[in-house]
Amino acid sequence: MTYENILIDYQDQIAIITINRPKALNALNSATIQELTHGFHELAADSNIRAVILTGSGEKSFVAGADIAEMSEKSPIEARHFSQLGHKLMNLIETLPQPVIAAVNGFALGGGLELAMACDIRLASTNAKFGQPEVGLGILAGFGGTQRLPRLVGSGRASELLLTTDIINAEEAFRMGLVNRIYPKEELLGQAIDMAKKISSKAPIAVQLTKSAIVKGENLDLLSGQAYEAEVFAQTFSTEDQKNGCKAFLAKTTTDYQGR
Ligand code: DAK
Repeated sequence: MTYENILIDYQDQIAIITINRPKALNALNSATIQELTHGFHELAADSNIRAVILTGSGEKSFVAGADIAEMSEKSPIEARHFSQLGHKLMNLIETLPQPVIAAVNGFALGGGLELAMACDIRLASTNAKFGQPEVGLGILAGFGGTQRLPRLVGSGRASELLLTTDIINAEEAFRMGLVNRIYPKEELLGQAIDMAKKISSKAPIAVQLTKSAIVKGENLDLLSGQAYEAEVFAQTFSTEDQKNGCKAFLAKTTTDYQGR
């Protein structure tokens, strides 16, 4: 597939996906959602890639939401298809084997915040802004916003954001746990790459199973989550990486994990 709305770059075992519609503040139209879905599918199947970064191009926006111009013309049938495309993409990111870091470099509004919330870790630039403006447009946060935001920040704070459509800055997002860290704009991508490299240096199968346990566990009661955790814990004992990692620790040395 030739990409017109996204860029995919590679650095060692990291992939960086950049949504590249800066003139529309990287708003998500159907074509962009389809390209992202294709790109993430390719990365999921690439065992050389150990972590992914998602960011937006330009100076002021990660993703300013669904493309309102395109969306406003949709028939109910097309709106359903659009919704299904969006859900498929968000679920794909959430269940991608590799961890995904959102480097939020500006506006993360509506579908843009929902996209960031489908990622495992959110880093923000000081100029980042977050909000769910949907009810002001006569729609609702339908790419998972009503579900993921309360899980991340609690239902009181989520209700305030979803119902008032207030836009908050990076500091406030940090205080409520919506973002992990804040960096000056020019440092954001470098910091995201450093974090992705740190993750890439760890045992890949253990990293992937840890992501899977966290994501699955959010939708399970504690006992079921622990049962799943025990299963994936056991799986790591079938890997060479577990043998080599533990052996290296005991020998006071290090090992290069092979993902086997
Ligand atoms: N869609 C399309 N174009 C957008 C856009 C968007 N979301 N956001 C910005 N743009 C375009 C602007 O129209 C403008 O284009 P030109 O006029 O230059 O051609 C260009 O980007 C620059 O924007 P501004 O001139 O407005 O820039 P400012 O710095 O003045 O303002 C802003 C930045 C982000 C505050 C403002 O652009 C803004 O309020 N944008 C809209 C933000 C928004 O409301 N986003 C939420 C969209 S609704 C669904 C599930 C989920 C969703 C939809 C369906 N289903 C289940 C079916 C999600 C919905 C949403 O995300």
